[in-house]
Amino acid sequence: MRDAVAPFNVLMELDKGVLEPTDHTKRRHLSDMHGMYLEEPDEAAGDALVYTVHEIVVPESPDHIQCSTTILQPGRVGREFFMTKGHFHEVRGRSEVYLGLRGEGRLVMATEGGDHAVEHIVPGSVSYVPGGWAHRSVNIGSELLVFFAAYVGDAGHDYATIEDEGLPVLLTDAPDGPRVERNPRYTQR
Ligand code: S6P
Ligand code: ZN
Repeated sequence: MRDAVAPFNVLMELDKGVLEPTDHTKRRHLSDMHGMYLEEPDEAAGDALVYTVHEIVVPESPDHIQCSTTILQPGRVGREFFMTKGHFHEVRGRSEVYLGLRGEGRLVMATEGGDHAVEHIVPGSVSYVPGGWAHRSVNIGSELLVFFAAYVGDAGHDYATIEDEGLPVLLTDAPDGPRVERNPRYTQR
């Protein structure tokens, strides 16, 4: 973790999302996404990389802002596009901002009450994720999807709710283009 009391700079490779220096990098493969897609991945896909997150880590306090870049690979599992796990913030009221840098994606958001919203992620898009809205990004294109995220320092991540209940809608590859479909496995509280 950085001594966030002192000012600092990092440099981002805008088209690759690489931060230099990075404090922490996590990689999610198909095996980490078990049960999140309607279909299980083809064995031929092996344990493909789905996304990488580079993080700048500052103290987990509302006085600070966590920053990260996400690089989502292009691909599908069945008819569903590669996506992030998705999460609520552990502290539900904490908000977040996404800035699209490369590629074409969708940001799927949902409340615990079952409302949902889908916004575009494209280079230059700024998406505001209000507190209380779960969020998952989806790569609907054929190249990398890269975006920058900034969120309140003590937000934390609740992955379990999405793992258990899913999100109300899915992004699928239909003959006429990407389609937002109702998730048949979504269970509302
Ligand atoms: C963090 C922010 C992003 C995601 C990243 C990966 O609050 O929303 O940095 O962590 O896009 O998604 P996930 O759902 O695996 O954390
Ligand atoms: Zn978040």
